[in-house]
Amino acid sequence: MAAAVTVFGADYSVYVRIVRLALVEKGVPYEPVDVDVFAESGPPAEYLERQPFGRIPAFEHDGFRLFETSAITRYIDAAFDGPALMPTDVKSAARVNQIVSMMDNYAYPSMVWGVYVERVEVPGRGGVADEARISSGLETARTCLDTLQSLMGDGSFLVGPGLTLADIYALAMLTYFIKAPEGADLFARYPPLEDWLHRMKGRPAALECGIG
Ligand SMILES: N[C@@H](CCC(=O)N[C@@H](CS)C(=O)NCC(=O)O)C(=O)O
Repeated sequence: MAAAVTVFGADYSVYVRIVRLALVEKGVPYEPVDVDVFAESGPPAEYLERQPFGRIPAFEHDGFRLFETSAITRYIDAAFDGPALMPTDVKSAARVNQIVSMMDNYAYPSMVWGVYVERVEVPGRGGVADEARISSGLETARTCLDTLQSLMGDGSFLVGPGLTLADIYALAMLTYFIKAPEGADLFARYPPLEDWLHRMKGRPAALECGIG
């Protein structure tokens, strides 16, 4: 029987990985459909009917179409059985929302685009890294890491006693950040976060989603 859930996007995408991690952690089977938004010709025209901004992922469940990773992951958590990815207590839920928003608005542009893409992808394609962008990305990254570490305290997860969307978002972004030498050097100054990342990367969902 075909899976009722379809995820449109590419394996390498941070946001596609977040959606897939959420599905695997919940135990929901899904069908991945490859969409390359970075193709020279741009996103396929029919894909824009699913995601009018041409970003990945897009999602469909039994004919219900959705885009924006924050909406998709909260839908997955609410619509399917399996371990909850949001805490029930309101303050912890607010903390998860704060971290998710911080990762979207500050960590993704600085850690993934400012540091990883600039240091690893740009030279890999024969370009010259923009050092000013990397420096400024590292500065914002430091604030993100300080915040994550102080919020996590002595716990095993970023918020509360169990896995939440905060862990999933941070996992998908930090694994790219540390591929850049400056990212790895900075991250090494946060041993509790290093231990957390090691545990997260060892989860079956991370292995299934090719994150490591
Ligand atoms: N706000 C979107 C962001 C998704 C996003 O930026 N995806 C990246 C790949 S990780 C993308 O599609 N980039 C294509 C582009 O920048 O043109 C969401 O939460 O789903």
